[in-house]
Amino acid sequence: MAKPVYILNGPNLNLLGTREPEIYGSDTLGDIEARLGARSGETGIVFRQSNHEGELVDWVQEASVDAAALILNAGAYTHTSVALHDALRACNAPIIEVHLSNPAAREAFREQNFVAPLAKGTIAGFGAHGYELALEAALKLIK
Ligand code: CA2
Repeated sequence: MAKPVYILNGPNLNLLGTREPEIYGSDTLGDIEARLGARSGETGIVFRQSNHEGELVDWVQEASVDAAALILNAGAYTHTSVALHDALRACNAPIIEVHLSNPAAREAFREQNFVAPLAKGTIAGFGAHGYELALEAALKLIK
């Protein structure tokens, strides 16, 4: 059976749609999951969120075996996590990084990025639509 696209979301992204809509938009993570599920066709998606670094590491390791591609919004761990970097380095699935906001246009501490060097590409600054762009890129990569 064909492998699904994994979409993993990091810390605080469970709060989407409840606060800071001027930065992150008003869609909830559930809204995004529903849209991506509908657009993924036969490939299908596995969509998850965790506030815990180790759980994200476990899921990246799982995606390495079970995913056709990995779309990752690592949230703040993007800028801090060597553990996630190491897991991504060992990941066999192609990685697409996504961010709702554009970290490069924000605080200086967001300039450090442990994910981008391991990604095929990064989509940032287009809000929730960025996830659809990332899925389109993933589906093209794996077809
Ligand atoms: O823009 C993105 O997608 C980020 O990954 C979001 C992270 C931030 O640390 C990254 O630099 C860029 C923060 C996620 C926080 O999500 C919230 C959503 C709603 C309300 C409060 C936080």
